[in-house]
Amino acid sequence: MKMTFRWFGHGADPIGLKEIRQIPGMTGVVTSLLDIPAGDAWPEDRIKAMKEMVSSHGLEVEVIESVNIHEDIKLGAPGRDKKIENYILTMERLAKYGIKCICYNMMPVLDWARSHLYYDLPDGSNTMRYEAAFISGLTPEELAARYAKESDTYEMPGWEPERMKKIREALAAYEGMKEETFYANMKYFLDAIIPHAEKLDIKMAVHPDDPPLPIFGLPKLIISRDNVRRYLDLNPSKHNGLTLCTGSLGAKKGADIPAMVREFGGEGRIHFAHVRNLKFENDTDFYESAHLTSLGSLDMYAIMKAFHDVGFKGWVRPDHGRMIWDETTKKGRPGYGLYDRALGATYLQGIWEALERGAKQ
Ligand SMILES: [Mn+2]
Repeated sequence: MKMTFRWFGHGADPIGLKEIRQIPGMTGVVTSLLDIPAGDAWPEDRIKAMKEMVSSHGLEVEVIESVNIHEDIKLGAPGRDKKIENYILTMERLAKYGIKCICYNMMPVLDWARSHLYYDLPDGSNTMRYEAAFISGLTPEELAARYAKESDTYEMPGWEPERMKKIREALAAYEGMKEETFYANMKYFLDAIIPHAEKLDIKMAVHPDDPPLPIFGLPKLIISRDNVRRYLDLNPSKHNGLTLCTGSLGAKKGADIPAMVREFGGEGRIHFAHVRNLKFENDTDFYESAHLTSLGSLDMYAIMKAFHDVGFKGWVRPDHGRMIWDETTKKGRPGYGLYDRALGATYLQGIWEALERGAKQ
């Protein structure tokens, strides 16, 4: 595996590349150009500048998270062909600058959702939390307003104010949409882009829905082993793969993450992994705990062992962390502070070292 760290980009992330480079074992960052609207082609000069900046700090950038999918593509709306064309242009330009993997998601309208961005834990740290009843008591506008207030300096990806103004319209577009239609739209997109991904050798890695629970009546599709299977089967190319996010798939109680790693990883379909833990409070509610197995509900050793057993060679990043040691919004976006993620990265590498050494004995 290759250990990486999510970085939101110059001017968009208070954590610097200099700090990221000092995390033990860190090989590179996973980044994006957040200001470019979904559906537009990424300008080559922007990609070049981003790549040069990261390289000048001794770090690689091989994974982009995310190149977002325009709603027209998910909805199968008339404008989709132009957006797909732009997506392919972006892929070509990214390949030119050494990008090998693109993470994206197919979640309708919303990128992700939490009820609380700063939930206080007994040790004085705070973390993101999902409380189903709390969210179902809010309108989408109220939740968006809550994020805007709590996240203070930053626009939350997927929750940008401009986008939220149109949220009713966006939600209404999905009303009555059948699951089959959604899958057909995804297949249309995959069949168009995957031949280019093969030619450019860019591994496409879909991120599951986060959380895998219903919100505002929107369809939830990539939430379990069976849905992932169905999505990967839409186009059997190995370049149509998965970002295995333990915290997203694992937020459905009873999900067997190690089994998914063995199944999809064994087929060479996992290209990128988000590895984090979470702690269930009941069947649906959870908070994002520190990475250690002992502090959450997921067995991190079993997950890493499954990756090791299938010979995983892709990129891994620690995922959300708590805000600790007086980190505030000035020092990191919610879930994306420096310290707890750095601790997570070293913890995961410790497990990996033990697995490597154990296998040789
Ligand atoms: Mn994730």
